[in-house]
Amino acid sequence: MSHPEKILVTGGCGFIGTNFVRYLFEEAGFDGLLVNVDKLTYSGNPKNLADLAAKAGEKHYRFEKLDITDQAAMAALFDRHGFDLVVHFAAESHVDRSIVGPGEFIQTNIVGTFSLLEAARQAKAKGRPCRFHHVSTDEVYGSLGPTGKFLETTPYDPRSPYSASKASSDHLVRAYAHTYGLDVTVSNCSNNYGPYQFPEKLIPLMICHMLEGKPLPVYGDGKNVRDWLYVRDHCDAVWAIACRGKSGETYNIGGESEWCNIELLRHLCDIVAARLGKPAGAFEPLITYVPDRPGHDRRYAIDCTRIKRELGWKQSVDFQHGLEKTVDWYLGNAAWIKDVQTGEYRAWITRNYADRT
Ligand code: NAD
Ligand code: TDX
Repeated sequence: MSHPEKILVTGGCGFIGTNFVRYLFEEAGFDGLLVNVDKLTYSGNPKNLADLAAKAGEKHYRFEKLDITDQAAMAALFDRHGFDLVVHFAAESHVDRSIVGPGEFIQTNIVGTFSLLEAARQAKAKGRPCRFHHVSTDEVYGSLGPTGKFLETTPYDPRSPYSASKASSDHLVRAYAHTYGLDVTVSNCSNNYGPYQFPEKLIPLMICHMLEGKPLPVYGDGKNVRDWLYVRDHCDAVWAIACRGKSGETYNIGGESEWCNIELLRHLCDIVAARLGKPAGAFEPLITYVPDRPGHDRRYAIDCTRIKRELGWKQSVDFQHGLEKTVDWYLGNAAWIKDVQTGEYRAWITRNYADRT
């Protein structure tokens, strides 16, 4: 699978999907047809790619507003285009939302992945096999103590409805490879950050709250640890795996940049303050400890030796630089922030998290 020419991207109007589509056209020199399927939930914004769509034209880029759980629609799409590669990002992606309401996570993450796998299986039976790259998360491996890292061989131990739904979809993807001989690859990556991330996730939420003078809610003792991966580096890794990864294999992708939440937040406060010409410490009084997330995983850390050794991938953006670029993007895109924080989103937050409004 060295040069895919017809690609299906699911969830291309979300955070990582948007960055991936941009990466393919703007950096990887992709010259074929990319079909972006997205249901446009609260976290999907078609405007993210409006300029690219206009520039690429119908020959290279098409958008289909569809639900991946619609099996007939997915099968018809595969029939129409004869994809040689599927890159599957579409998901319900926020752990807090999975705690409040797991139903959508089961539907999209499990049933939706199943419906895409069925479409790929039928296409193979009709003589149009494709590679299926499934984008998953390090959260399927569970929670670490102070030491150790997740390897590709670490047993699954998902602990939130979100991670359980992702683990389930990973198992389905592997089962389709074993049972039906589908050409699949899987990646499990750590916390992404960068432009276009919906401002419910830690980094963009905190930047937006600083700009609005709202409390900065830290869950529990703030000592939970995450590994941070700049989204552009994740896209580069996914493309390397999709094109050159070994069929049936899993690759971990990480930033090798572990931070505990409270230290990260203090650092972010300093960067935003400096960018706005405010004194260091200006945002510290907004830091507010709130009750912990139920079942909050303590620490994630990724061993990404395999993808480095076998595919020659490496991170290109260090955390300091990546965080500065991210802050600058949000400071320069106030209209985007306003656009995605719809009334529906604000109502949801008010209903479920009064301490975050
Ligand atoms: P996101 O929430 O920003 O975007 C998800 C996209 O999927 C949205 O555009 C949404 O409209 C679309 N979508 C949701 N349900 C759909 C459905 N039923 N049919 C069609 N489209 C649908 O998520 P993200 O952060 O970009 O995550 C992308 C993928 O990467 C997910 O599979 C997620 O599990 C995985 N991942 C994310 C991170 C991270 O830090 N963001 C880390 C590891 C793995
Ligand atoms: O307001 C907050 N306060 C807070 O302390 C929020 C939103 C988060 N946190 C903490 C919880 C986590 O320890 O910050 C950490 C990061 O939280 P999130 O941004 O919600 O990410 P996380 O739960 O770690 O999951 C993310 O990374 C793995 C993505 O949302 C998942 O899609 C991905 O699979």
